[in-house]
Amino acid sequence: MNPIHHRTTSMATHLLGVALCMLALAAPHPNAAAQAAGGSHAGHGTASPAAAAPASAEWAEAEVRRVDAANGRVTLRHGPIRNLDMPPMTMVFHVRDPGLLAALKNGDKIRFQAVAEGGKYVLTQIDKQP
Ligand SMILES: [Cu+2]
Repeated sequence: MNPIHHRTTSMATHLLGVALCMLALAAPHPNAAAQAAGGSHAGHGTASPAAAAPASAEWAEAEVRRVDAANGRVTLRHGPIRNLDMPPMTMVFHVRDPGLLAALKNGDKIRFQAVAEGGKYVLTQIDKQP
């Protein structure tokens, strides 16, 4: 990150951009943003778990049909899951963190994110709806 290499743009603008990036995650300078990724900006947005959740996971909706906390599984009647290319259906999901199931009971409406992993579908995020 030597500003001298960026003199062709504008050193003042560059330095300002870096400062804004550091302070406010505004990241107006693409290079600065790229360099910062995984560094001090890790807290921006949802931190991805170490176990390779694709960044393309999207929120989908479901109703809880059966909670099997002992085995870390839950049956959901879910709506379309775009990142898995899956139509609405009722099926069993595994959960990465069984603690996610603690607050769930049959009939709950949730939003969730799921990924395909080792031939199973794994819930990575659960957000209970009111
Ligand atoms: Cu399904």
